[in-house]
Amino acid sequence: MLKISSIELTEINLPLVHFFETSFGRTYERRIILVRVEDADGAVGWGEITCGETPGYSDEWTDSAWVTAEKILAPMVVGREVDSAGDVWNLMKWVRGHRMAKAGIETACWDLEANKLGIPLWRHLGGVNQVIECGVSIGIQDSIPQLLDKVRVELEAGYKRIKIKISPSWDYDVIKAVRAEFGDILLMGDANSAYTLDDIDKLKSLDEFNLMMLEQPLPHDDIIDHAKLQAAIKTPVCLDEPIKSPEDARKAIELRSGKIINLKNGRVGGHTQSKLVENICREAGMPVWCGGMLESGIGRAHNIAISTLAGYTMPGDVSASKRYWHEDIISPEVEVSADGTITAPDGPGIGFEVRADRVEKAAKRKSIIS
Ligand code: OSB
Ligand code: MG
Repeated sequence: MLKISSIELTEINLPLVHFFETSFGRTYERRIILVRVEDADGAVGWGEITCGETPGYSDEWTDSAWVTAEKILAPMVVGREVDSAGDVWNLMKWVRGHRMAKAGIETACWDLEANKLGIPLWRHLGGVNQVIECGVSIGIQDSIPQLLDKVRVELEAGYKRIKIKISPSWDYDVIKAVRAEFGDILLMGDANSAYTLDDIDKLKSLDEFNLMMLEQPLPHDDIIDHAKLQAAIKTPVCLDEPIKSPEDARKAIELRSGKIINLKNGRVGGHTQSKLVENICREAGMPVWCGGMLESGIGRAHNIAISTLAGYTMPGDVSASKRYWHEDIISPEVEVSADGTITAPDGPGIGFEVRADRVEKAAKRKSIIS
């Protein structure tokens, strides 16, 4: 039985250690909404709304998620009794879209439930691999030498796979330079929808680099043109933006829109939905890996937990706190071993302590729904 008595939203502002640039824009500072849920017994859980500061990646962004969580979603959950955290999605089902806002609340409920049971969240979710493999996502830089420096740092830190952001003005020559410098590393590109089918020759030309995959080359809501592209190129296509539900995953598999899915907890609406997507993909033999949204330690901890499920068979974009933050809001901070892995913690719930002092320091606004 699960019954949330109050939900507290806190917006924190955290400057990134280094700006992060994708084909849709550059971010210097994150505006993150944290969700703290509590029940009548005083049990607590934490979640994070992973949307960006602008509606550039998805239609959700910090201010839209704030009002939606505060005025619509939280009131649908507070005071309602359900069997388990796995049913919290259903309480909010009437609302279309707004999956990242839903996921913030939903994942917090999973944390609370695991805390009450006294078990690690990753086990509670059905995870099997306590040690997960880590890759990094490196944004568009001001110059190729700068990018090569970044790649070198991450390879020396032990990361298993390098993803670089690409765009029509930052692709062929850049990938060529990385290959020339670092040889046969596990390398991939993520275009965040910067191309169309008109660019098919350019995308085909990337085949010579033997990329592990090409992530989201075509429009954010497309799975039809991606199928045409996949049939025309050797490089495996990985879908990110358009996979927002288990149904989307099923259709993309059926259409052969790609060969791999970047599975983001926020994008699909939380742990229960991620589990469904993972299950569909595992049964279809479609590998998934856990994507990132420049999360604070709380979202990061949830990503670690869900990455332990059996279907997450490729290194994810889940990496060390210090790559993003001068000071993360959890302790210990997320650390990556010299061989590029993270071990999911043994403690109950997310297994990291939320540093209330640091949350308060970074807080910009707060709202309590009870
Ligand atoms: O497309 O995977 C993406 C960050 C923000 C928005 C979209 C994406 C990303 C990343 C960064 O690639 C992943 C991370 O390091 O958190
Ligand atoms: Mg992506």
